[in-house]
Amino acid sequence: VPETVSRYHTHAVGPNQCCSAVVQQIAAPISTVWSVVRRFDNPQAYKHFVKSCHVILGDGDVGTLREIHVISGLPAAHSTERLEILDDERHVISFSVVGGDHRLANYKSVTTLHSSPSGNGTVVMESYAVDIPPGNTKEDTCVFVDTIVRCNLQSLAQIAENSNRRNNKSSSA
Ligand code: A8S
Repeated sequence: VPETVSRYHTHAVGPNQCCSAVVQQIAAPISTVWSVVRRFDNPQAYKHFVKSCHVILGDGDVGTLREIHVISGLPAAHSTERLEILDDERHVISFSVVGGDHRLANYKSVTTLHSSPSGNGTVVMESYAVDIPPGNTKEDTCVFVDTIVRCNLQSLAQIAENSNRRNNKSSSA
């Protein structure tokens, strides 16, 4: 297990919290994937549930706050999120939820990128910890959040793979 995995994906969870992780393989170089993931001010580039995002404090360093609005049909309208880690060398980004009208209190996620052991692809690992909302079970909560995270990472894979294909075409033309 790489050092960054044990170091960043170990969450201290309280008795009323749950945690989980999603892994996604992407057929694009780590630099391509990182250029999308590192933009704390632009999560809507790959998170399809995000309708808009505004930075409300900070300039992209740790402590920057963003306010996201989500698409209709979800059990929430907005969320306030704080950048906790942005490490361009180790390819680590982390944010925590500090407000909003949703039920994911104390949500915190960490996303790390690793070069794929099998060639020039990328392995993305995203883990999270969150409070179990009153009236929900641990299982319900993990199913709900895992679904959102999996959607986000599949969309990230599509975007990175498409941009990689375009670049390969133009460089060989
Ligand atoms: C992320 C991860 C999650 C986002 C959740 C889990 C959220 O944006 C959505 C629905 C909710 O009910 C909660 O990386 C919240 O963004 C899509 C508004 C926080």
